[in-house]
Amino acid sequence: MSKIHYEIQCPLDVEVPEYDYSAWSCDKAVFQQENFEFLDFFNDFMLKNLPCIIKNVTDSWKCAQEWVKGAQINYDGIIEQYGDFIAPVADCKNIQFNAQCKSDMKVYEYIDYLKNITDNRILYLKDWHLRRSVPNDYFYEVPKYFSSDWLNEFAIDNNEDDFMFVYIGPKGSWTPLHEDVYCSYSWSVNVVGRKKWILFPPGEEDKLKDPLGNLPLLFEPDKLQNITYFEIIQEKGDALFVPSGWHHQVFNESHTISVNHNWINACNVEIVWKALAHSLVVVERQIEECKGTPEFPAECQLILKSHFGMDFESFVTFLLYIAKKRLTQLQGNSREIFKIYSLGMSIIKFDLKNILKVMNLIYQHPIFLENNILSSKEDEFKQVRKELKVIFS
Ligand SMILES: O=C(O)CCC(=O)C(=O)O
Ligand SMILES: [Fe+2]
Repeated sequence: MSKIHYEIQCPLDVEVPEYDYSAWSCDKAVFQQENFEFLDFFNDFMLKNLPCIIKNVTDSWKCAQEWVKGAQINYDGIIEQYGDFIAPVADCKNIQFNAQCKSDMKVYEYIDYLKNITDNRILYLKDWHLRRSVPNDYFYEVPKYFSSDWLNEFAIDNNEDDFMFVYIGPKGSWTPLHEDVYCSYSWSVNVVGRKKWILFPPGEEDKLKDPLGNLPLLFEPDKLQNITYFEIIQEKGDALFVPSGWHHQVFNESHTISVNHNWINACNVEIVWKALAHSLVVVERQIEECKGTPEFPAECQLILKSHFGMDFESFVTFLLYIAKKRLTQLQGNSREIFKIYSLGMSIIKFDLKNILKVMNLIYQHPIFLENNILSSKEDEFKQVRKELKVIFS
């Protein structure tokens, strides 16, 4: 497992384009892994923020052998390997405060339930950080398309919470309508089973909001006309790329196990920055009555962290970490990623160029100029920006 078997490269001088979602159609977005290169994915889908399906990505996965028996889940095998682990489980029928109730369960208890469902509960084991619990057990390989992943690179290097999950759910289990954390990308691969996804191009979700701006837990296709959405079936072995800001809801059409990651890289980091900046505007509006007090900016950042999952300082910390690491890689430091890939020089430069672009946007934001929000990071920010400007001048 320690051998690098693929170096990812992108076109030189490529730019993130203006997005246009109008021409996308499902039938032109399904590929076989064998004749779908990293560059095809990069140019036609990731850069353009458009979804796609790649078939047969689990052929070389260890878990595709160990967790599956015929077309079924290998219940006993999973209990044997992970029975005593604890995982979060959502109760799909128990809705409180517009969300499914969640609790922790022992994996053997959950699999016993799944093997022979005798009650009418629908329990969905989700967001299980299994990879983090067994870091040396490479039960799956990140498909090469999804290997440029700053979010998990940062988490792994800094021993922080990662965004790599396993999902196990019976037929009928579901995930409510949502947009992914930080407005990141996600990818999902079915180890066994079938999912039905409903995806909305960014902006379409506005048509589903109530007068207070809240989204429903589930979109019911028959109720509304005049809304653009796509239904996508994900079969066993299929990878689905979910672009940034595309709201989605997911149904398991049979007993299903999937692996997924949330991820950010040079292609969507500007979207993430804009989502963060927009979230700040929303927070500022929410506590408008405190505007003008000395505590206001810091208070807003605190609320931002709890609502959005990060504040300006944590975003800048993340960005500076990747920038400084890429600068050392430019000088010859290891460019290995997920053990089996290596970042080509073109990707390193593309990363740095887009980090500079976002740093320039941050630099122009009032928070940077007026307040002390980035106090501890401000000098480092200026130093790194200066270095990048020299490279790209
Ligand atoms: O598979 C699911 O139930 C949800 C997955 C999801 O929302 C995602 O991968 O972004
Ligand atoms: Fe999602």
